[in-house]
Amino acid sequence: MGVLNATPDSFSDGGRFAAREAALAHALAMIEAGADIIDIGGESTRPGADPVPADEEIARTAPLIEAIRTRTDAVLSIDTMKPVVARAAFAAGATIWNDVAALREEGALAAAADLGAPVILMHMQGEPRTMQANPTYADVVAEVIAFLQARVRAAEAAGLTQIWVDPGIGFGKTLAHNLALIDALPRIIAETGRPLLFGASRKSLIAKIDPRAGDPMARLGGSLALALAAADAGADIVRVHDVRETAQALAVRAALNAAAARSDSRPSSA
Ligand code: YH5
Repeated sequence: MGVLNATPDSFSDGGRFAAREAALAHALAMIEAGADIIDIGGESTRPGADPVPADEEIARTAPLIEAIRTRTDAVLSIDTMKPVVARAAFAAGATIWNDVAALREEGALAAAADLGAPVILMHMQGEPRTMQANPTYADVVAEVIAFLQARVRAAEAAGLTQIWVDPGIGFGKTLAHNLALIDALPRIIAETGRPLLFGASRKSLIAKIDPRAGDPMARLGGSLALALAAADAGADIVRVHDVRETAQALAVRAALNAAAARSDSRPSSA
């Protein structure tokens, strides 16, 4: 899954039209580079970010989704917490709802059911503006699993059937919390019984491990290490900014795993 930001910090000086053209070109480049899904978001959910009104979020995302849709067959997901934004995105051509609030907003479960939407349910402690102030858990792995199990049950009760879970790396978590969750990915997959999406690309946990990586653009090495670790743990989807480089790392990993499987099946390998 390639990340496509439709937020003002990624808008160029030429205004909305130029920004949309640039975003469209970036989407097409990510598809060319190997992305199977493009995830379009119009509200920054970075730590400290302020909420965006629904009409502004729709103005940023729906026309962009429409433009991408007319030029490719790639699957498009909408990264939003708001039912009205998801509805507009689906009308424009999105087919997956990626919700960092796991359908907890008023009307979200009903809207997802109405749309027949495949959904990504993510764990977040608190809300984006304040979530990194003082993340606190008694047992982060147990609490994230219990939350995801409860949201999967709520989604199923609403009639949804295509459901991914996501531990929400960086969403109300310290470095220690993030590392514990990454270590527990196989357990999260087993105990939720659902395919898992993993998103850690360019996130600040990498800078907490490598103090030289203050600039998000300096986090490619860490992002690749995390994507490979997630793939080894059984993640179904990795959400990344650097699609070309991640696809290459995953292809090399797959070739190595195929070679290992061949040598394991040869006589005398035991
Ligand atoms: C996610 O993990 N994340 S938006 C801070 C950064 C870099 C990147 C520079 N939407 C996820 O990508 N949806 C976002 O520091 C997501 N899982 C799912 N399902 C935050 C983001 C980012 C934040």
